Order: sequence, then C-alpha cells, then structure tokens
Amino acid sequence: MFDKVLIANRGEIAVRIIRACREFGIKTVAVHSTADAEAMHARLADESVCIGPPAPRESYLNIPAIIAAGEITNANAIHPGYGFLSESADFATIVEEHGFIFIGPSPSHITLMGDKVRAKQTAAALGLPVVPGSAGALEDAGSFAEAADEIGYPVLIKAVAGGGGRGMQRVDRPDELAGAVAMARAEAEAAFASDALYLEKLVAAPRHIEVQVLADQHGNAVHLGERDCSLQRRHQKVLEEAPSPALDAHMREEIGSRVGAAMRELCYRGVGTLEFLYEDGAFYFMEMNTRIQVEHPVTEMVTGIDLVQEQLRVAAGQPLGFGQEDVRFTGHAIECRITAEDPETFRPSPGTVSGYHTPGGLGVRVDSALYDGYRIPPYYDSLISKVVAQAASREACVMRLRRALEEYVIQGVSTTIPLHLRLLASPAFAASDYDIHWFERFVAETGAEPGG
Ligand code: MV4
Repeated sequence: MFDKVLIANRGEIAVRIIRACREFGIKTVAVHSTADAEAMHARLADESVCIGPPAPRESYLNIPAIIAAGEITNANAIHPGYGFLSESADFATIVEEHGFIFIGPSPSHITLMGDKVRAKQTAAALGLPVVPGSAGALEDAGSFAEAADEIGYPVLIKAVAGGGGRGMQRVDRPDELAGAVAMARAEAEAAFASDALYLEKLVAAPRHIEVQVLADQHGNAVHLGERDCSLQRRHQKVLEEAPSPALDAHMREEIGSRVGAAMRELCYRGVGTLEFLYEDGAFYFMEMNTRIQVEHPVTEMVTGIDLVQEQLRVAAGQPLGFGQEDVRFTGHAIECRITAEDPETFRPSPGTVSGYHTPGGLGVRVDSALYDGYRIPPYYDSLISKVVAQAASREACVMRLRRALEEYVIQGVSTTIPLHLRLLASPAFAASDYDIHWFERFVAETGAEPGG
C-alpha cells in the first residue's frame, strides 16, 4: 500500500479521501488555494501545500503546481476526487510520467468515455442497451434531417464532448432542426471547445439510474447495484437513493450482471459509474463516469463497502478481496445534497458559518468540510454537506433522514435544508412517483413555509 497520498481536491471529498487514507495508515498531503488556507481539508491532512490563487484554473486545475506539490512532499500517489482534474486523461498521464500512481482508471479509458459517441459505440459493442441515434457525429443539416427522419421525432441533439446537459437541444419537428443544430453547435463550442454533435431519440420522461462498478487490474469486476438520481435541477442532482424504487430484483440483477460483464471485457480498472435512462422497463446507456462520484455514499451505506479504500487498493495493484456473490445489499439509503444557496432562488449564499451542529445517531452519516466559524469561499461549488441516512426500508429511511435534517443547525448562511424537508414530506416522493423532470416542477409549484 502507498506510504503517502496527495489529494488534488478540496471540500468534503478531500476530507472523505483523507479519512480513507488515515484508516489505512497512509500519510496525506492536501493542496489548497490561498482562499482555502483555513479549509478543513488543509487542516486535516498531515501536510498541506498552497498551490495558487483562488481561481480554480490557477490552483486546483494547475497541473504543474500539483505535480510540484507531490514532488516536494514525496507523495507516491495522487487522488483527483471528483470534478477538477478527475476526468482529465492529460492529468492522469502527466501524473504517471512523473512517477506517481494515478488513483483512477487508465488514461485511455478516461479518453474513451470522455468522447460520448465512442462511449456509446463501446457500450453497444459490449452488449449494453443504448438510445437509438446517429451512428456518430453528424456534419451538415441534411444528415441531421436524414437521421431524425429515420429515428422519428422528437429527437435530442447532443455534444460529442458533452455531459451535464450543456449543448443539448430538443427538436420536435423537422422545421426546428436547422436552428437547433446551430444553437447546439455554438453552445458546445463555448462549453467544450468542440462543436461536434450527434443525434438521439428523445426519451421523454425517464428516470436516471446509474450502476456503480469496481474493477481491479487482474480482470475482476463487480457491480455494486444502482442509484436512482432522477431528482435534479438544471442538471445538478439534489437527492440520490439506493436501491432505485423503480426496479425489481430481476431488473436489478439483469442490468448489474450485464454491466459487470462489460467492465471485465473492457479491462476497466478503478471505480466507475454507468448512467442509464430508464423508461417503461427498458434501460438506455447514456455515459460512463470514470471517477468517484458525489453520491457514492448511498452505495457504501447499502453494501458496507468503502469505495475510496477500494480505489486505493486497486490503484496499488491489489486484487479485489471479494466477488460478486459476496456483495450483499441491505436496506435503503438516501443522500441529500445540502448547498449554500437560497432555497427559493438558488442564489449562492457564501459567508461565515456562525453556529454549527451536525446530526448523528444510528444510520446517519454527514460528509462535510464545514465547521463552526468556517468562511465559505465564493469561488467554488456551493455543495457544503451531504446528509445520508440508511434504514431497513425506504419508509424508515425517509423518516430517519427527515429527523437528521431537523437536527442539523447551520447558521450564518442560507442552505437548501428547508427545500429537502419539503421534498421528503411530499406524497409524490413518498410514492417514488417521479421522473427526471418532476423536481423542477415541484420547486416551481411549492413555496417554502413562511419563515421556513
Ligand atoms: C437524454 C434525455 C432524453 N433522451 N437523452 C442530460 C444530461 C446528459 N448527461 C444527458 N441528459 C439527457 N439525455 C435522450 N436520448 C434526457 C436527458 C436529461 C436528463 C438526464 C438525466 C438526469 C436529468 C436530466 C434532465 C434533463 C435531461
């Protein structure tokens, strides 16, 4: 196992990784911007190195500064967390060229899955169900029209370099096609510096169900079940749960075993997530994320497997210590993403935490880098805490999570806790009667209680 790991990230995920390392007896190096000198991750690590000014480009995305920090501290390996450089094949390559282990998949797998058309072609070749669509990137308006006619309207135009919904355009009728292509091209070019586009059949009201995988470099791969991430706003997930209330045991086993087999055939290494749309009993592969994800705790809570420690193990070359038959799923887990935002307007609410009390008790987990007196900087993501509950049934889990959120005190900044409490109390959520569009309507239609 490694002697010392550098964590190229900040916030709750950096804290999460430091905790995993410490339990393995691994020394940790935090890197931080000048805005994060007082941040929890910088305080908690054995060593911390300032790598630049607040702007992410100049610090958490500054590859030479991160490599230099690894060199001066004699780290053996670098964990990228999520976001920032976590899905940069260039970063993974440079890390390894400098003699460090990159705690993640091979650069070639990162590159493959970063190209959404190649990812989809690969998934189809591996026997996974995909959305009907164009065979690859399309050039002129004529080929878009031809593909759309063949697939049938409505269709969706997507960016090849896409993800996160940017550069996506819905097209309902042929006369809207040319305008939508132009819009999508401009958006894709601005967001990804690539204007390559492809076309898919629109899946109108699906759920977003993703399958967690874990693989070693010896040809072993397991799936760790699914997470239902349908509750989101503007492509930001709000709440995730496992198992998905939309699946029965047969569907779960079917998609899980297909994904496990696909990862073995791909010789994938590390943790990964395959995202699917799910509608009327059918799965459609969308993309694969080659990083640890924000919502990984719900999988940990129902499997008892520490995904970050497994990342460390497989990156160190160890074989998986268990097989698919050893993976047991227990009860239900739900995560609420708490952001420092106004729960009505979603305007960011940075500021100083002037009072802080975390919930606890059986089956409650809080992943956060907050503390009393912490000044939340305005330069980064507004996620400040993840509250996760686990219980024997979904009903008990919802009650436990409501109890935990009611205990949580965060003073000095606005948070989305009141919004989560409203969501958890809603009959549609209780009935798990939701799709990927439901939450935005819920936000628009329901207002907070006065003073709530
Ligand atoms: C889709 C889709 C419907 N049909 N593809 C959104 C982000 C990107 N990862 C893919 N996305 C979608 N692709 C087809 N063919 C609907 C979405 C989508 C969505 C997906 C998951 C979770 C929330 C979403 C919100 C809006 C649109």
